[in-house]
Amino acid sequence: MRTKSSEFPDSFKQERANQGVYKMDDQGDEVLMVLGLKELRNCARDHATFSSGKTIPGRIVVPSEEHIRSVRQIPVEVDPPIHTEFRALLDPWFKRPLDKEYQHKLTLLIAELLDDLLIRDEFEVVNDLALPLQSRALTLLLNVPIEEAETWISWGTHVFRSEGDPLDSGKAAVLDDYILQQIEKSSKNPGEDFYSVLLNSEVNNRKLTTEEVHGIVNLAFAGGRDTVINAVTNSISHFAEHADELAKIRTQPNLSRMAVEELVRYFSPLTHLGRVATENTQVCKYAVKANERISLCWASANRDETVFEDADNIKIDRKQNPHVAFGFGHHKCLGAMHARQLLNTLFTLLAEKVASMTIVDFEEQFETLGQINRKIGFQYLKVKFHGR
Ligand code: EMZ
Repeated sequence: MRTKSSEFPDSFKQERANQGVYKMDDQGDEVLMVLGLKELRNCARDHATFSSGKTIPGRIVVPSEEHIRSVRQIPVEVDPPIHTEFRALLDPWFKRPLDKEYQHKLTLLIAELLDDLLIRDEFEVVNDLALPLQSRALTLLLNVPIEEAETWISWGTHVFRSEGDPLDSGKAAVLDDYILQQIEKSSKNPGEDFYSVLLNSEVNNRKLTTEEVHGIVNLAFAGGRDTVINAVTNSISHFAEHADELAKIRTQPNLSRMAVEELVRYFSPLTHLGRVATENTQVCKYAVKANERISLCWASANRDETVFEDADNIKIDRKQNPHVAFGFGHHKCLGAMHARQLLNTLFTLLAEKVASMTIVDFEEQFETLGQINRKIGFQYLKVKFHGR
């Protein structure tokens, strides 16, 4: 019998309880995944020992993107003190989702998408809702015309992955060419867009280099792509099987924000992110040699039963929720405010417009981590909305 579409099992339960770590192979290079929340936080804080910057670009991502991407993603692939400078520069821009005008535009954009889907007999969530929603919302974050989203939609759900190829160099090149073109356009004809703002910014009393601008923009496209798409699709699967929770959000609107936190904890759209050891050290009594990688496994830490009561169940009104779905410490997700606002608006509008949903068909999507297969989302999810 088929499991419920909205069930996302904890793939790390046994390893977390037994060893606290899991060793996986990534393209011939070992990664020691850190599974418990407490240990993960300790490693995340210790950037001197577990660095994000002291290795080649792409390597702290698992699977490593070192063969398909040469630009360093900023700020996620640099350490303090330069990391602190970049965050100070970028944080105000990424706080714009708190502005009323931004929120208003986001609401209109999501309402329009939902209204179109409400009159359809059935639709496929990944391609008909999550992908256009992620792309159109990103035009607000980058402050570019909404028409740009059509190009991004044509790239599919992941900027580096394609069907059957988790590391697609052709796709990575399409993204790089696109970004370099946009940077050139904005340097010739500056405006209010993200590229222009970056080209006119300074760190350490000097202008950013083109490569730095490229690295910042590359991350803006890659970091919030499949993660947001999966968060949206997975949330739809959840509300389709728990219409009572949508009804609760309808009567208690404040619940929507709590539901966002709980659903991202449960789904953990980004499984993990790596660090490279700068010296011989150990994690949970396991030796890690200099230049070897560890990964901070947000997905496992978010199910840590020593921290989260009834961790494998979604409680949309969970009170204590110190999840790490957006990372932890100084590298905490820069796009988190945008993602939270997007999901909160989506949940609020769903509650307003949709009475219930029927799941017509679905196929789950998995990520392979050594011997472990982790469910991360859907190949496709066909549903029907029943309007209010
Ligand atoms: C990287 C990562 C997350 C990587 C915060 O960054 O997300 C992955 O999906 C991308 O492939 O490049 O950005």
